[in-house]
Amino acid sequence: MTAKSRPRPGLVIVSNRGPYRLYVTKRGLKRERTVGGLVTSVLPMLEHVGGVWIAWGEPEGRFPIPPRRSKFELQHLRLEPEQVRRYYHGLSNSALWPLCHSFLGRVRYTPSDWQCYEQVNGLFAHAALAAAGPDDVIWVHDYQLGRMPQYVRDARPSARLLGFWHIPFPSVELFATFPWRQRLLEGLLACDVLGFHIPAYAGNFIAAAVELLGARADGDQVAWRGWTTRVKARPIGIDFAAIARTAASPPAQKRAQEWRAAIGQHPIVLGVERMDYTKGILERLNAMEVLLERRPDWHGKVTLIQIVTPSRTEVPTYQQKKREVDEAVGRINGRFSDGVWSPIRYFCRSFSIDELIALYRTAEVALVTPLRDGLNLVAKEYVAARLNNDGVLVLSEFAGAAQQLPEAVLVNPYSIDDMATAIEGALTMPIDEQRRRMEAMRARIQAQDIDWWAQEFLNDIQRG
Ligand code: GDG
Repeated sequence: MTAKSRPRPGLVIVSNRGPYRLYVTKRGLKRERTVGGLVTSVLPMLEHVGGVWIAWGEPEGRFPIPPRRSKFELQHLRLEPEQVRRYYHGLSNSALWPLCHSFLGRVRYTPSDWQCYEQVNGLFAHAALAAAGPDDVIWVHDYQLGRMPQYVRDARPSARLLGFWHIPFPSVELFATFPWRQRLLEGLLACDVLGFHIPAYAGNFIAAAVELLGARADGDQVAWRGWTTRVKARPIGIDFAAIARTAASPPAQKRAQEWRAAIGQHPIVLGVERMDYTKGILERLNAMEVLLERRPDWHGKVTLIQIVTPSRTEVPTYQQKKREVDEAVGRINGRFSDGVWSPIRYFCRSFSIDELIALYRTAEVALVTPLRDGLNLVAKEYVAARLNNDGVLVLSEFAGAAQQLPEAVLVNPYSIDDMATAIEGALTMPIDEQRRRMEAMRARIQAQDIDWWAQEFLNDIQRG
């Protein structure tokens, strides 16, 4: 069914940024995929189910995607530069993001940013109410839109509202530092169903609602001012079948061979992430350096391919982190390169998803070592692309994904020495053990894919 012939949306997704950047050209509208975990999972879901996706971006308006035989409609709201600065770079990225990732030293709480956050959440609510029919489900995503559910509920008490928080929810002690903590909790408690990745985050949220707001909790139900919200822990899935299919395709196979030829026959260790201080890129580089100090016999015999996708480049702390990573790569390559071999191949740009999948296929080890991460999809994508059940995933204990992937080699990314030991262990793991671990992880990620995740939440709200 095309978007035009669809009687009404059914599902209205609302998030800060949408799945595409749109450009007006002489030949019509061009689109380019945006990079990030939310888009990776939510886009295939909306393509399957159909509906409307509301986000801010340019040009303003509603666009069928793809233009002919559309699967859904993308609606762009326009924000003023000052709103982007205060609501997005300010409150969202300089207050809530560091707070929720337990980087209290990095938070900046600015009242005018909060006012703007409230205002922009109101704009999103207005757009969602206009797009959604009375029976449609409005699904609000992530920490940039924590106040929006309440604006929707106040305007339409019968609205069917789902919420999903993609990043960690911190402990009560940390969350209590947020000056507008009650307003934020109240905003989220306007949802019928509110999801988090893992039980620890859901538990932190419930504890905050009880202790800081005075809400009543009974199991996963939280009651506040006559409204009951069901709080669920369910880790978001990936489109497992699509990744496995791409990994098995002849182009991916060819590209994997090209990477192998370029690097050599020795093991490849892979890191892929947005440039972000939460992702632990610097700590991982330091661990590689310690490993190379410890094991001169591995010089020339292991290569780290590190892909860092530019992100939030306007925020000064992100610019600073990028400089530190650049310097560390320079230092380590400067110390150990021998003219033919360099320990780190560093790419500071975006790759196509097909190229990433070819790399997942090629790399013997994936290093996913964030200091704190809501879930982490790269870990799941690596597992999905390992068609022969070999390869080793080294995964931070502080990524939500560690709960779902206990067969990974789990590490504490704050301990550089332990991380170096874990990489050493991964590089020497016997093939039987690799297969045993990988098979278990693949089975779970395949069963709990994006369709499973979306369907469970949609069932929850039907049961309402
Ligand atoms: C947030 C939470 C949670 C990366 N570089 C490129 C590229 N990527 C893709 C990866 C993956 C996605 O971006 C990153 O997802 P993550 O989950 O690792 O991290 P966040 O962006 O921080 O996502 C996170 C997620 O939301 C979902 O709830 O897991 O904890 O922080 O899919 O493949 N994709 C392309 N080129 C790149 O260069 N095409």
